[in-house]
Amino acid sequence: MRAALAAGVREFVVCAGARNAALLEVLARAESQGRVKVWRHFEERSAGFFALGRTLDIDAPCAVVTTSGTAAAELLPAMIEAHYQSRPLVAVTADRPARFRGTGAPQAIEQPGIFGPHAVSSYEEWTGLGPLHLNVELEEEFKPGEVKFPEPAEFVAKEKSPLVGELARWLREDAYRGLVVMIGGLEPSDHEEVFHFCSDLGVPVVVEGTSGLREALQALALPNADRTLKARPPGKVLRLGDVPSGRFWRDLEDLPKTEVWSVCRGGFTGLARESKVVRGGVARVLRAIGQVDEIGDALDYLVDRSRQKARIDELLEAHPDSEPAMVRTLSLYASYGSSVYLGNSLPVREWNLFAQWDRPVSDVRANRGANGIDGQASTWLGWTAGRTGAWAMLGDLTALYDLAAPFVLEQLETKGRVLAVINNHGGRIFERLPRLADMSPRAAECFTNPQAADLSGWAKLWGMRHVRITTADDFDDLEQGDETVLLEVLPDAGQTRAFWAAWDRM
Ligand SMILES: Cc1ncc(C[n+]2csc(CCOP(=O)(O)OP(=O)(O)O)c2C)c(N)n1
Repeated sequence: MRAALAAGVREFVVCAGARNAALLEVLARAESQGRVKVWRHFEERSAGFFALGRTLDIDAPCAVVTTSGTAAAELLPAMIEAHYQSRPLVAVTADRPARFRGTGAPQAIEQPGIFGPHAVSSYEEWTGLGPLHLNVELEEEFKPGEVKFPEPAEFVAKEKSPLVGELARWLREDAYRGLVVMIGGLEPSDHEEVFHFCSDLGVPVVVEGTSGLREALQALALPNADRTLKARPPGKVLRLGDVPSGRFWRDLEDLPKTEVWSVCRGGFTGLARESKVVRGGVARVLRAIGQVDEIGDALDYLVDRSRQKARIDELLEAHPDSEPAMVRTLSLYASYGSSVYLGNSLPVREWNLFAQWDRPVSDVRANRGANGIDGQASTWLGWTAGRTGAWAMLGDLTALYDLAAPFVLEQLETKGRVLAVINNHGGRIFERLPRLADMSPRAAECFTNPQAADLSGWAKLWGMRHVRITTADDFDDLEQGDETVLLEVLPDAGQTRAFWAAWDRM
């Protein structure tokens, strides 16, 4: 526990069991001395993601404390996500003493190294730019003595100074080849720097909702980037922040003539092909690059921008109850909240393409490290634990994956909280894949997992107010109060099909 406090951990999510009882007692005492904040959960997978969400909010480590056995194993998905997002998630797993390993004794499994390459297991090696695993062997009868808790240390991630000379030169060279900046998820502290950098360059941008700059940079934004760029790929792509979710990023694998540089905290290139990367906080790297000159839109991508935007608006108006139009309407309401969480993956793409453009929504998050549909509701709840007006937009299977997430609601701020589930009855993202057309009906069924669960039952289980939306007009009845609203949005399947058919012809 001292290692955790020395690492700057001030928040702990505890999931109880006999093995970690002593740790819980220590933490309860530390909390009573005002040293730490303790959250409680019973489902370790959700708790791991909740703790990940806390790291997003506080920009500092959060620990999740489990008992031994499979309880520790349940943290693997959150630890993986934290690894690819470079978040300081700390797993404190209580263990039985080493002599029990391999014996089959109750709740004794191989815990050391259980998170593989996704976590470091010693505090001394830890940079704070990824997860830490502290495995604590405890004798059954271990009782903590009287403890006086030190103030947790100030958390400082050990970032190296970025080397930006080559990138700065590359930015200045060969402007005629066309530079496009693709902006994925950013930290709030990156916003200003990225905004000015892109505005100064004046190049076309592909700007995701999670960047927090989608509306602010709209004058440079390509409204249908995947198609525009695939038709005529640029010579140079600079990625800022998280790996972009759009199709064109994947298309880059097969476009070796397009040079790619990434600037991101984790240093993951996000591509299997050759590309270059500068690891570091995005704002920090851009500051190191210094003033840039205008490059502009060498390949005239932006010429058609207004027409494309108008065409998208026409399609949305012509299919008002389709899923994309419902996302547009929902985004208008959500823009009056404090933040939006998106999960995962169709809601992320639909938000990027179809959300409103008039009101800036600068606090938008998603788990894009490993693109899982697991732990999404929990990550959102962790990120927004103390906030009013927190919105989330999840797919239905994504929501059903994390049914235990709302267990923590009674420990959280719920005023104006809205969990919107786009219930299209299964994994409809797969219907956008050409591959599905060649599949047998049975394989297609297994692929999309159609479901007809009654979400009102889920709302009731955890004391959420269930509101069903079947047409765009129903949003008018959405009243927000002190309790969490489970907003079940049921798009019209026929209109959605018609929308995408028209989209593909666009
Ligand atoms: C843990 C995990 N399992 C499986 C997948 C593969 N997957 C990606 S999207 C998806 C379907 C999501 O369905 P839903 O949440 O209903 O959203 P929709 O596609 O309908 O918008 C699945 C199963 C994944 N990303 N993560």
